[in-house]
Amino acid sequence: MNKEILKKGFELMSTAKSMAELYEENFKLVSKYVHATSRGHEAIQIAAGMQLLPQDYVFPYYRDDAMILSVGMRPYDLMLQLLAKKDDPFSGGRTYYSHPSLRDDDKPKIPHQSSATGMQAIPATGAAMGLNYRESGNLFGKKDDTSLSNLESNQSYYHESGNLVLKSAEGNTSISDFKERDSRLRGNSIVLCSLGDASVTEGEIAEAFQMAALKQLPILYLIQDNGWDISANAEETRAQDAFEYAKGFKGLEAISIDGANFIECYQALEKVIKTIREERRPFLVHAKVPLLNHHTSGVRMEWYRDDLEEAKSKDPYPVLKQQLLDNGFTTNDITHIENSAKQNVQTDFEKALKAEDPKPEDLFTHDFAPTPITEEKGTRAPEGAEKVVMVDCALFAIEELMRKHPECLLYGQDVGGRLGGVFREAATLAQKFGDARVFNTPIQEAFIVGSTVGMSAVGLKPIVEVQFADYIWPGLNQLFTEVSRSCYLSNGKWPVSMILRVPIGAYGSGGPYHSSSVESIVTNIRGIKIAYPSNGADLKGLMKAAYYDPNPVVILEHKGLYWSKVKGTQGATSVEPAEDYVLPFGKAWVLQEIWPQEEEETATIVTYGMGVHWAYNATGELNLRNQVEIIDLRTLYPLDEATIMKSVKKTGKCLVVTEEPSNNSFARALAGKIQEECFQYIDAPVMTIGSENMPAIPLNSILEETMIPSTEKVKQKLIELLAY
Ligand SMILES: Cc1ncc(C[n+]2csc(CCOP(=O)(O)OP(=O)(O)O)c2C)c(N)n1
Repeated sequence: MNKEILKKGFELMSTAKSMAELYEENFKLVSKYVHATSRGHEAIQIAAGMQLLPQDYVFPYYRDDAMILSVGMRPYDLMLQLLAKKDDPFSGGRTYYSHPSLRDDDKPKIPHQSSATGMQAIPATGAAMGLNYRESGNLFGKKDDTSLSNLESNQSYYHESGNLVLKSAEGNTSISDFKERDSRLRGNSIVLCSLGDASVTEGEIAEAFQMAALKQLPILYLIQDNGWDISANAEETRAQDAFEYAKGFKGLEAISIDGANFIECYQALEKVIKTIREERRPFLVHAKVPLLNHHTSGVRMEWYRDDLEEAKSKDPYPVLKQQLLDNGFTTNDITHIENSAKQNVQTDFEKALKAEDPKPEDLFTHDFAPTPITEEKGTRAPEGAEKVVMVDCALFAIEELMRKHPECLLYGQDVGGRLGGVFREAATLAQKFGDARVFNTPIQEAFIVGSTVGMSAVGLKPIVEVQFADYIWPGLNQLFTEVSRSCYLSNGKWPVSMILRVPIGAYGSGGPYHSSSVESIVTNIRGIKIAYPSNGADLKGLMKAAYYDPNPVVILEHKGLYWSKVKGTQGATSVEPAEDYVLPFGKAWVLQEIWPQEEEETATIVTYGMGVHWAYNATGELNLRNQVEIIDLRTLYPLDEATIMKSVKKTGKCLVVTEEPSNNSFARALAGKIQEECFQYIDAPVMTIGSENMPAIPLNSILEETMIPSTEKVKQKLIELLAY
C-alpha cells in the first residue's frame, strides 16, 4: 500500500474522530442543532472520498462527515454547518450538519442533500443517467453547436458511436466526433451514492437500482451497513442485506467488504471505481461497519444499543493505526498526526464558534434562481400561421426546443417512439430526435420526477411527464423533498432546471383515476413554478419560458382542452405562435376587460385552465361581457396579484372559479387573500365555485356532471354574486 495514501487516510480519520470527540465534549454547546457523526464508518468513507475526482458527482448521506473531509473540505467548513452559521459553505446555515452541497471547481460536485433517508438514490441515479446521455454523443461543447441551431425543419440529428449524424431528405451525413470535443467527458465522471443500510429497504431505492441496472449507468451505490436503523435492527427490518438484495437487479454487480479495514476498503474501491470509469456500468459495494457513536446527537446510543462492546471491537481506528505500523510508520509518526489533527480541530472549533449567524433578511434569498424570461417577446400570432389544437402547441414547442438544444430531452411513460404519449403529446419526437433523447421509462413516477435533480446537475434540461395528474402522488415525495428545496437549501448553488408536464382535469367520463385536479397540492410546495394555461398559444409561450427558466416548473395541461373536444372550448385552439414567442410566468391575461361603471353591477372572475372557458361562455350567455372582467391567471405561481387586485378594486365583486373541490383549495386561499386586500372596495363577499366536496370524480357521466362545475353552474353563481 502506498504510504502517502495511508498517511492521508490516517490524517483524515484522526481528524474525523477528533471532531466526534470534540462534539461530545461540547455537547451542550453543539447540540442546539442536531448532528450525526461518522464514528465507526470512517474507513470506508475516507477510502471512497479520497478516490473521487472533480468531475465526479457524489451524493453523501448525513453520516458522511469523514467522506466530506476527504473530498477536501476543512473541519472549519463542517463546523460552520454544525453551528448553522452564515458562512456555512453548503447552505448558509439553512440545513443540518453534514448535509453538503458543493460546486467548487477543484472538488467533486455535491448536489443538495436532503435528510430523507434513501431519497438521494433517485437524484444520484438521474445524474448517472445524464452522464450516460452526454457520453452517447448527444451533448457537446457549446461553441460547436451552431450547426444545430441552423437545422432546417426537415432535418434532425441523432448519434451513433459518438458521432453526430445529420439526418435529412438527402440522406445521413456524419458531422463530427463529439467525445473528442466535449472536454467534460475527458476522464470519465462517475456518480457515488452513499446510503445507510436501513434506507435500502425503501421503495424508491428499487426504482433507482432498476434504472441503473437497466441502462447500465456509471454509478456506485455505497452501502454502509451498521446493522441498525435507529433503534430497530437488521433482524426486524430486512429480509436480506444490500449485497443480497442487489442480486435481484440483473446487471448491478455487487461486492461485500469489511468497511472498517482501510486498506481493504481502499483497494476494493480502487478496482470498482476504475471499472465504472472504464466500463460504464453500475456497482454496489456493501461495507460492514460498526456504529460507534450516537445515532444522532438527539438519539443516544445508551438508550437502546445492546451491542456496544461488540461494535467497539470492530473500531476502524486501531486497525488503520496497525496498518501504518506494518507499513513502516513509527509510533511517533502516529502520535504526531493524532496531535496535530486534535489541535487543528480545536482551533477550527474556536474560530467557528465566533463566526457570524445569518441575519433575518438572509431568510429570503435563493428561493429561485433568476430567470432570463421576464417580458412577453416574439410573435404570438404570426400572419398566415395555422390554427392548431392545444396539444400540438406543446408538441411544436418541444420540437423547436429539442432541435435547438441538445441538452433538452424528454422522458416519461409511453412517450417513446411507439406511441408518442397517451395523448400523442410527444408524437414523432422519438423519430425525430432518437431514442436516447425521447424515451419510455418504467412506471416509476418517483424516478421520473426525482431523476431530474441529477440530470439538471450534470447540465441537462429534462422535460418529463407523469401520465395523469392522478398519478403524480408517487412522484410528489421527490418533487417536495428533493426538487423544490434544492436551490434554497444549497444557498442558490443547485437550482433544478426541469419541466414536469401533468395532463390534468375531468372530461368525458375519465372516472376517479383519470380526472383529478391537484393544483392545491402542487401550489402548496414552495420552490417550484406552476403554469395552468387555458389555450395553446399560452401553452407554447409558457413552455418556452419554462425551458429557459433555471428553476423547476410544473405545467398543468387540461386534457379536455388538448383537442378542444369539450363543447365551448374552441377558444383553446390558437394560431400557433412563432418559434421566438415566449410568455413570462406571473403575468395574468385580462381576456375580457371592462370599464368602471356606476349604474351596472360589475364583477371580476378570477380563474385558470378550464375555468376560463366556463367563465367566458357564462358571461356570453348571460349577455354580461361588458359587466364582467375575466382574468386568466395563466400561472398559479408566480401569481399576478397586482392584476387581480386592480381588477377587483375596479369591479367591486369577485368570483374565483376552479375545477377543484373548493374546500381548503388554492382558489379558497386566493379568495381569502383578495378579500383581505380589497375589503374596502368590494360590495359582496368574494365567492368561490368549484367541484362538489366529494372524495373522487365518479365514472358515470351524470355523476361526473353533477360533481364538476360547468358554464351553467358558473352562470348561476355569477347571478347570485351580482344580485348580492
Ligand atoms: C424518509 C425518512 N424516514 C424516516 C427518517 C428518520 N430517520 C433518520 S435516520 C433513520 C435511520 C436510518 O438508518 P440507516 O439508513 O441504516 O443509516 P444510519 O443512521 O444507521 O447510518 C431514520 C428512520 C428519515 N430521515 N427519512
